[in-house]
Amino acid sequence: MALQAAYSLLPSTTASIHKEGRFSASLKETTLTSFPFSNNLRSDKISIKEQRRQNPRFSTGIRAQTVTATPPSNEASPEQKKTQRKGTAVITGASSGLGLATAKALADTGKWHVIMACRNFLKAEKAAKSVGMSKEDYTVMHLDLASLESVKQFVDNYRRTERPLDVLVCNAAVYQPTAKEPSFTAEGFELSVGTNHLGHFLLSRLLLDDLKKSDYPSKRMIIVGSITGNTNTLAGNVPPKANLGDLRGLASGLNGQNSSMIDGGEYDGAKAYKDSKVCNMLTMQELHRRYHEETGVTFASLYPGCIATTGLFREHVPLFRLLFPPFQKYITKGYVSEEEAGKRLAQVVSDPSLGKSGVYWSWNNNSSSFENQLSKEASDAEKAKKLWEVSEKLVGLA
Ligand code: NDP
Ligand code: PMR
Repeated sequence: MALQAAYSLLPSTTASIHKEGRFSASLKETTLTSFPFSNNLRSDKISIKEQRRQNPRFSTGIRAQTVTATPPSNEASPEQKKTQRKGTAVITGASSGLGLATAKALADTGKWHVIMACRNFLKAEKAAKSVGMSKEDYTVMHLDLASLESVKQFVDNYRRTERPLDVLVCNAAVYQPTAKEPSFTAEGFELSVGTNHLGHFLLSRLLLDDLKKSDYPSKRMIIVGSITGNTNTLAGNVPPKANLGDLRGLASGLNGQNSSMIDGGEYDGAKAYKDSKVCNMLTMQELHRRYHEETGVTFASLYPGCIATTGLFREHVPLFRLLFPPFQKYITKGYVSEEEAGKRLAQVVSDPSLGKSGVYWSWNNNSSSFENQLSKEASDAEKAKKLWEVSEKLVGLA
């Protein structure tokens, strides 16, 4: 039934879907409200070999920088020395879905050691084994983003390992579309924004110093965004739409006393998630503005495609979980497999051609990456600054 509704719904919109789910013209929002879905697009697959043929800059993993001119002596150049060691990438929420697929894609190159920063140690260990990662390519470390104390503990523990930090991927997220009442983090923040945004905000701020110290040729911090937080797309116009308003709810603590929503409105779990993704994309840009020049770190966000089979939808109703993958595969064409999405995020981690800072990456139907445009709100520099300042207070940095 829901699938039929999807079929009948799509032609009824006056929007036209472009590559990557950006849309133009107006949407009849009322037709969307009755049907809970989300959009992204693309998925035709062409082989990696074919992509390399079409685009010689295409790569699925880091390439050691090569020196084309003959060096004057037998000594390796500083760049060559830098690429001799494995890179270390911390990935939050690497126990399933996109995080796990990215960990696997990086480990498979033999050039990365992945720190799987996860709340469930055993689950992460089992997950790594289930995808065939070998022990020397990863380390599981405990991190619960729904506790600021745990975030601090993770940073301390990481520093004790004395490993360099070359890339941080803020990937973990929770989505509670069916929750009637909000739930809260250890410090009392609404769970979706508390985990997806505030936990990562503190983690990224604390680990920035460690990234700065890395001598790796390309140091990167990546915060996973999404199309559903961008209201310049069809997917982003499926109600409830993301909207941070004037951040009054966040400023008042997001603890349910005044409100548990950033804009101060009534609790809505799906909106809270989309709001948290807007925060993720705004934070990436604010980090870029404040720190890129000074630190040389590349800050990036991305929409990897609609990975309709992941655990993200675990709290959705069974009918949604059944129909969502075929809807995305055959109707929106926004579906992407976990494996393919992992390769995309791995490119943002390590591909030299994706080293530009301040970019929100997306992929088109040929699986080629491009710099995508964020919505008005998700690229609002004033809002990003305000979000930064309010978030700093909430996590105890100001
Ligand atoms: P999954 O549910 O498969 O993965 C989410 C991961 O986050 C899990 O490993 C989960 O751990 C972890 N996590 C949740 N809460 C916490 C916490 N408190 N502390 C530490 N880790 C936590 O979903 P996806 O792989 O789909 O999501 C990954 C990212 O991709 C998210 O940022 C999501 O917003 C984004 N994304 C997903 C899309 C999709 O279509 N699926 C589309 C666009 C973006 P555990 O295994 O213990 O539950
Ligand atoms: Mg969407 C090009 C169209 C497109 C794309 C790319 C997505 C991605 N979705 C699209 C369209 C639609 N969705 C349409 C037309 C509908 C109404 C029928 C629709 C509905 C819908 C729901 C109910 N979609 C959803 C939901 C969810 O619960 C998912 C969500 O919003 O999670 C926050 C979702 C998604 N759609 C996507 C993507 C990527 C999602 C997962 C969102 C995310 O992780 O940000």
